[in-house]
Amino acid sequence: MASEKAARKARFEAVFAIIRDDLVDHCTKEGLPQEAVDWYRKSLEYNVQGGKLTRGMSVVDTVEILKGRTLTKDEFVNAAILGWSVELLQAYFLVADDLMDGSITRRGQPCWYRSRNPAFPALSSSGVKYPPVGLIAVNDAPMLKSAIFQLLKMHFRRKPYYIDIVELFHDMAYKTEMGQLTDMVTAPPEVIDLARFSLERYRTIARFKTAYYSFHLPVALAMYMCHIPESYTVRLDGATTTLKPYDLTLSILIPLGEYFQIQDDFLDFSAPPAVLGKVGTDIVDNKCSWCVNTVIKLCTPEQRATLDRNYGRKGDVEAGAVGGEHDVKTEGREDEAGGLCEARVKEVYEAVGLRTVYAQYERRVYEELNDLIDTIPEEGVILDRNGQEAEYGGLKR
Ligand code: DMA
Ligand code: MG
Ligand code: MG
Ligand code: MG
Repeated sequence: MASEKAARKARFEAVFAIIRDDLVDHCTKEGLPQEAVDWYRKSLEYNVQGGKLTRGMSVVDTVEILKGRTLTKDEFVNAAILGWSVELLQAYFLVADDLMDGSITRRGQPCWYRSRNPAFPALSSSGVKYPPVGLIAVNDAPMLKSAIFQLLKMHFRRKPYYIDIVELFHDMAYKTEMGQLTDMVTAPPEVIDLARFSLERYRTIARFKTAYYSFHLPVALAMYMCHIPESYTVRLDGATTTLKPYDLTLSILIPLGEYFQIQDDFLDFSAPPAVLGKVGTDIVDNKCSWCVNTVIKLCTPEQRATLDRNYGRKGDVEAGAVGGEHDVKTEGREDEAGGLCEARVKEVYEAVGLRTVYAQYERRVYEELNDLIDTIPEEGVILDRNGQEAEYGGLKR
């Protein structure tokens, strides 16, 4: 079983070379100088590879489930190209997100803006030292996004669902950008005020910045690929009903995505960087995270005062603190983003039992999501306009 999973991943990963070469060759044909082509190639390799690939692979998995059979070579490659396009969108957001969040590492390596583009030697031939990628990342990020539309044009221009998937990418990207904006303005750097936070605001941020592109996008792409219409009529238990399949996936995948972001926030606090592949920065970055919102509702006024003094602050100085009331160990914390302030916030999280609260939440949400999944009608005859049994691509196995 484990090896089958690894083989599926390897098959998906092999398609990366196709999209990379398409994009790099296109730049060469456009007449870009070799240095620019090399830079772009490395940006693609560094930023698009190395993730969990769950988003990309779920396009392939969903197409297979909808078709109810093994895919032909062509079908597989097309589904995988759409999957890699989702990974390109993810790469675009991560490069920008790490700049905005001032993050340190991503996927076990320095964030792109902090790295040195490996296409360039440390020293040029004239002995000039190359700086890290830095603000060139501000252009590298949108180039990862534009790559999606170039690939769609190359591979899907003649498909009847071309405009649907182009629009879907635009819509999902826009939603995510709205979420990133809301994330940033809820906790602007320097403005530390926990009164601005709430679980309701948190939910808006999580849904917009994560759920649409990570969960709805891959499944909806697969549905378009299988020619599933926006709405159709079914005969179910003798009655005729109109189903809107894309609305139905939204109603389940958006709550699923919210759960995923809550998990991301919990891991930002609880998982060691070696396991997570990134150093958590939410506390130091003053983020409106699930953790702080949950703890605010559970803590004593004294603990709240500790949060107010230490949340969102880098280093070891508590703003307005009399100081010295906690004896916090600092050894072994060099790999973390914060200093003593972060450690004090984490103490409060532990004291209110955040780990247990999270475990309870996880059990509850798992059941709620399964209940939502159970609302999907599995049986039912699809009808055409004349009320006759119809066949809609992948819907009909
Ligand atoms: C992630 O938000 C959202 C996008 C659109 C990348 P985040 O800052 O919590 O992500 P991470 O924890 O991976 O930096
Ligand atoms: Mg981030
Ligand atoms: Mg962020
Ligand atoms: Mg996070």
